[in-house]
Amino acid sequence: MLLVRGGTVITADSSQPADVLCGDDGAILAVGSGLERPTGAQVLDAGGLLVMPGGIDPHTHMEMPFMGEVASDDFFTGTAAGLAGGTTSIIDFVIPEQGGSLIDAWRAWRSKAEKAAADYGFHVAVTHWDERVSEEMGELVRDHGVSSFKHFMAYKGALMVDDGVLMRSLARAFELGALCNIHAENGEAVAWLQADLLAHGLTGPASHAASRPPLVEGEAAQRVIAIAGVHGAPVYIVHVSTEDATRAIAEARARGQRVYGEVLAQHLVIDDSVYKTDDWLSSARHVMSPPFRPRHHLDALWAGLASGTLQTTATDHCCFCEGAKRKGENDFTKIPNGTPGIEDRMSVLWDHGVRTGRLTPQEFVAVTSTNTARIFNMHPRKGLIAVGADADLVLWDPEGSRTISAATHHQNVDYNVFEGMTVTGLARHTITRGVLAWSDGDLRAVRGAGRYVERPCGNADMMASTLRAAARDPLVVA
Ligand code: DUC
Ligand code: ZN
Ligand code: ZN
Ligand code: ZN
Repeated sequence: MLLVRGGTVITADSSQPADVLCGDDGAILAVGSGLERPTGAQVLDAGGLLVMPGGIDPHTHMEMPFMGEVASDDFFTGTAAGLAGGTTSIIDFVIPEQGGSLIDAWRAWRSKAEKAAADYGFHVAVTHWDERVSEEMGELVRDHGVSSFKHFMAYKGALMVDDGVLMRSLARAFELGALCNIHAENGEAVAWLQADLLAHGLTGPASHAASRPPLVEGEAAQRVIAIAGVHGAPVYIVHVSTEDATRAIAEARARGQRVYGEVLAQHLVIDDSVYKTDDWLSSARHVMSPPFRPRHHLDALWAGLASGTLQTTATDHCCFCEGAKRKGENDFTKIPNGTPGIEDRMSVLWDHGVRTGRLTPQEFVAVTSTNTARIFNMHPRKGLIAVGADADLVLWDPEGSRTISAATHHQNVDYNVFEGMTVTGLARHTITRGVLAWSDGDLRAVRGAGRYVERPCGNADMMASTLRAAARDPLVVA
C-alpha cells in the first residue's frame, strides 16, 4: 500500500487538502484528511504538491508502421516516457492492413502493447468498407472493449476514406453506441496540392505546410460534422489545428450537435516559423499532419480549449528519427509525418495554460485527463481521484522548472520539438495503479506492467434511439 500524504487533491470538480491511500490491487482505498497509515504502507510526502489524476493521452502512435517506416517509440519506451511526464494512460490507434480484418489488427496491436509500462486502450481505424468491417465493429464493441473508431479523410491511396465510408461507418458506430474519431483534412485537395508543388520543383519541407492549408482542414471538419449531423451521431475531431475547424466545431455545438474536439500540445505553442528555415532537418522534424500554423490559429486553439469548444489535449505522439526523416530529402511527401510529445504535454499545458491564466488547475485536470476519460468510456475508473478508481496519480510540482531537451528526455527519438523550452510545472512523482513509476527524476517504469483498458459503451440502445429521434425530429429535443 502507498499513502500519499499532505498534498492538495485536485480533480476536474474540486480542490481540497487530502491524503490518498492506494491499495495493493491498484485501486484507491481512501481519500481524506489525516488518513491513518496502515501497517506496512509506504508513505510518500506530497507536501507542497498537487495530487491530480494521471494524464491520459487519447492520441498516440507507438511503433506504428507508417509511410515505409516504423515509429521509433514502442509501447514500452513511449509509455515510460509518458510516466516521466505524468501521463499514466494512452489510447493508441490500431491500423488494419489495407482491406484487412479489424479484429486481426486489434490482436496484433494487443500483442505489441504487452510491453507497455502504463495502461492503454485502442481506437480501431476503419480504412475501407464491407460487410466484414461492419460485423467486426460490432464484435470489437461487444467483446473487446473498443468503443471508438478512427477515420482518415486524408492520406489518399493509403488510409483515406471517402464520404460513402464515413456515412456507413458513422451510422454503424452510432448504432453500436461507439464514437467516431476523424482526422479532418481534405485528402483530394492535399494530393492535388502536393503534385502541383512537386511539379514546380518545390520539394522541401515547407511545401508540406503549403500542401495542407487551413482551408483544407476547415472544409473536412465541416463536411464530417454535416455527415454526423445527418445521422444525429456524435463525432470527435482529432488534432484540431486551425481557427477554421475550431469555429466549425463551435458552430455545430451551438446548434446542439455533439461534436468534440482535441488539440495537440505541439499545435498550441509552436507556429509555422519552424518551416521558414534553411535547416532542412529541423524543418523535416516538424513535418506532421496537420502542420504547424500561423500564430493567430494558436490563439484560436487556446480560446477553444478555455471555452470548452475543444475538450481534450493529446500529442499524436509519433516518432521518427533522422534516418527516417531523411527518406524525404528530395520529396517532402516522403518525409514520415509525426512529432513526439507524450513526455512534455502536461508541462507544456501547465506552463502555457495554467501559468498564463488561460486554464484553472481544475480545467487543466479536465483537459489533460478527465474529459478524455468521460468521452472515451474510461470514467470513473480513470480521470478521477475517488475510492475505487484506479490509483493513477501525478504528484505535481507547480513551481518546479525544467528545460526540455532530447539530451535528457526519455522518448526513444533523437529530437524534441520543444527543445530549449523552459517550463514551470512538472511531475515530481507518478503513480500507476498504486505503484511509484517516476520519482524525483528516477524512472522505474516496468516493462509489461501496463494493462489493456476495456472501454465498454454505456447503454448504446437507449442513447442511439434518443439521439436518432432528436436528429429526425428537432422538436423532440426542444
Ligand atoms: N499525422 C501525423 O503527423 N502522424 C501520424 C498520423 C497523422 O495523422
Ligand atoms: Zn473476437
Ligand atoms: Zn491524424
Ligand atoms: Zn494520429
